[in-house]
Amino acid sequence: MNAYIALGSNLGDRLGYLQLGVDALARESGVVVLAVSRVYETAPVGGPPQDAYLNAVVAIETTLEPGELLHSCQHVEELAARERKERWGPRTLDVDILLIDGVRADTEDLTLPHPRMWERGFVLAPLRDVAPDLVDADMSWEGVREAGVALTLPPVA
Ligand code: GSY
Repeated sequence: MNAYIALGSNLGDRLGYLQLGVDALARESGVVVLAVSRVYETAPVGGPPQDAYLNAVVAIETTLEPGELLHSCQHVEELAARERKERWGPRTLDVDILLIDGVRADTEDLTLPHPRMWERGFVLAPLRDVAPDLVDADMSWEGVREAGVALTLPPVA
């Protein structure tokens, strides 16, 4: 199945944390990274006043069940020394499943498609890069701009 994973960072070496996320996802068993979006610098949405984020989206192919993929994403966040101090506060790396093709889920831990993805420019701009059929080509979002830096697609193992 194909799936789309959102990455976000607004603490420390933001680009380094996004690349760590891409590389670590590629090392998870049952995950192949197919494509990475451009990187966007985005104004923070929600939470306390905090610094701008870098956001990107990764397209993957996976044999994992949704709950297993969630654990993989949480594992990748842990590798970035992610601390959950404040629910909407700054973070080294956020790794969220947006969509798994053909899958709907509504459990305590996981709702798919991600319930807020269609209202978030910081998700939709990079998602459009890797899934142009899913996001209108004419859309634009305030507070979302290309960062002018790039992520590297890891080689397939
Ligand atoms: O939901 C992901 C974490 N997050 C972000 C984010 O990644 N980017 C922007 N621009 N704002 C955010 N607010 C939260 S919470």
